Amino acid sequence: MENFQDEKQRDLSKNKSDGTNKFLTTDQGLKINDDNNTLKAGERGPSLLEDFILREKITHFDHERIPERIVHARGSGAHGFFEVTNPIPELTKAGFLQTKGLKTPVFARISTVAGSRGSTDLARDVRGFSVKFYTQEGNYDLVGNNMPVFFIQDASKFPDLVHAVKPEPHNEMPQAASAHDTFWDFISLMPESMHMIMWIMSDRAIPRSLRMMEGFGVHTFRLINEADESVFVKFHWKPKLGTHAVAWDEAQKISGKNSDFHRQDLWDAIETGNFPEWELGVQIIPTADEHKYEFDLLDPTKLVPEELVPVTIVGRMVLNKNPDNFFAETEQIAFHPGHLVPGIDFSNDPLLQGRLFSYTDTQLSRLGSPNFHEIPINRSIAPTHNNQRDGHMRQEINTGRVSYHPNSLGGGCPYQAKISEGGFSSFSERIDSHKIRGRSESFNDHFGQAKLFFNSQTDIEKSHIVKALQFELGKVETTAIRVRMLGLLAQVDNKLAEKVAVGLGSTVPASPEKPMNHGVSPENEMGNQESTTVKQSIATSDALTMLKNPTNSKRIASRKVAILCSAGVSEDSVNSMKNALLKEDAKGFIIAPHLGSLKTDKDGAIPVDFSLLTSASVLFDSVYIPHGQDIKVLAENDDVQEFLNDAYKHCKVIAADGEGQKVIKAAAFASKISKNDKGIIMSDIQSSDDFTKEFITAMGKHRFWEREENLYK
Ligand code: HDD
Repeated sequence: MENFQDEKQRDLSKNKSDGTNKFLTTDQGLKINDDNNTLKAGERGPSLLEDFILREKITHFDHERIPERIVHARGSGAHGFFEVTNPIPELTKAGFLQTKGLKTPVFARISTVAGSRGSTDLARDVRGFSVKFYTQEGNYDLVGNNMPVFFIQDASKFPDLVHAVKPEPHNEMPQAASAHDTFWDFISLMPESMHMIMWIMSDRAIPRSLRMMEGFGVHTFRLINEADESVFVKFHWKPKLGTHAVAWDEAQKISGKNSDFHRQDLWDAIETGNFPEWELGVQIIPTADEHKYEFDLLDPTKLVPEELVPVTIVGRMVLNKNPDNFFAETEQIAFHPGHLVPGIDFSNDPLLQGRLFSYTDTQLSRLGSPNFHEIPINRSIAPTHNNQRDGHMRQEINTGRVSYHPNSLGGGCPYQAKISEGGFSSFSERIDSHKIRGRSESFNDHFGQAKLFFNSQTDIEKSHIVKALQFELGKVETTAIRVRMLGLLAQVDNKLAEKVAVGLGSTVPASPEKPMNHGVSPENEMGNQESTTVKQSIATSDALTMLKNPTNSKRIASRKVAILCSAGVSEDSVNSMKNALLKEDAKGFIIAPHLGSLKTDKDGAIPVDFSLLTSASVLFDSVYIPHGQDIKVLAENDDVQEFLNDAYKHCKVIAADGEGQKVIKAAAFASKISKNDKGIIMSDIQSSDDFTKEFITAMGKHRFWEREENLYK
């Protein structure tokens, strides 16, 4: 079968440049003889304006920055491919979904939303999940998030939402955080955001890794087949490694220890051959079922529960190559939900409709020209011919006299494609209605799915939502905003509101202030509708919890284990653990009071990966303390104690064998360890298979959240 997997790489290679074994030159190709000194009037004299080499170098440097994205400024990207595993030609004529085994090159960019380009990866935030498919029929962009719903229902509120969450305009604080007054002021007046608030206050907002997140197209789209029949579709990305999160306290500490934590994790995974992988799934809703559900398919604050419409897997995406140049690829890539291929179309979701304007528009200010499609990472691998011309930085040299259609001088070329020749045609949906600036009543249920989400969570997850809300609203200075939020939360779940109120030292208002629906002023009659709560046809959905999610993986591939060692460490213990981990594609790292190497019990030496100074427990998934002769050094070391305390607090697996157990026993939490805590593993027998097996099984559980205090009851 013809395979296009490498076609984008071949296309990009035309623009790659490597200076190895080459002369240094100016941009004009002139060889440079001295790159260290400006041209001066005498050795100690002033520099000369005529120094064109200096001028070129400094001028280019002065203009190196472009505006960062207004949202999703911080992101990490990678190349890969999409492979069809289960073709769906009966549903769509999209070429890249037709044939089993067909591979299409992709570039994926995963981002946070609120922070600047240099902000921390571990902000509590939605993660953008954008994939550009370089198909034979042109670029198709699926520009989604790691949460299946959105804050608002109408694109006209997007600038307001973003202004509210970004650092406050008077003092530019706080960076990459929603825990401040303007965000919660806006939210407390926008009941439609309550479903999304449940998601963003859940642990989905603090992923362990970008490779361990689900992705969603969010909106309802359409698929169209050869016979011009259409179905509605929701897109899902399911991660092979399952969906996992860190603890909130941990996230904040990671932000200090390594604010590139997610970027590094993605980069390292690809460099070491642990290629991130997701399955692409679709939920198909026949057109006849458009009005079958208690929610409106066009409302982006609603999801379609997997229990009502199962997800069918159609393919898989593997990310297998890091970019060669961050700016050229990850920064200059321009996504757009309106980059479509035949066989896929929009729905009338008013948020999606607004997006269709915004993305090209923003590239014009960010990338500076309508020719941004010519930038190598954005260039389609399908040939492009049209009558668009000129503009800043035009690369293509269009030949001939003709730049209009219809024409006779150019023989009518480039000519339009018939639908049978692959020409795109929009789905011919019949629309017969009045022009209205307003919203459908079917969008008024703002609490039904917020309740469904909350009720679907395990007690552990519920308690994390309570703590997240206590944290976020605790940072809000205006009491009235907190109280208004408690009023809204009470409409999701009374107990939830009461628990949050305890942390705020507040009470849930008896008759909560009812914000106007959509935050509109009462004089607008169309928008002045009350929020409602519609009973959902299912009470709970396991697909919505991370801990009970049926697709959650127990695999520990690419997980990192801190092996805390001191001199005299047992070689057998270290090696048996390291080897057992390697078999699972996980890795152990030696951490010791100093860098260099450690003398072992067999008079050998093991290299140290990190010193206690350059590492921290929050950068690892679990901790192991092997048997060793000089273990006292670790038991009495404050950094080791802090390391272990954090690992315990963040509910990680902690294990020790032989003398290593003494270090756990010396820890401040030692007296608190419950007999039922399967995440603390101690063994008198050194380097036994049973011990390493137990350790790996425990790591597969990811975390032992039951260890936490004040669990939701
Ligand atoms: Fe957006 C970027 C996802 C609503 C306007 N958006 C952007 C990116 C993602 C999303 C993943 C980063 C793309 C990249 O990596 O370059 N946006 C979403 C989702 C939404 C959504 C899932 C709702 C379901 N967005 C949305 C609305 C508007 C925008 C309603 C405006 C009306 N989004 C933009 C933008 C950005 C953007 C301003 C900034 C950078 C860019 O487009 O290229 O145009």
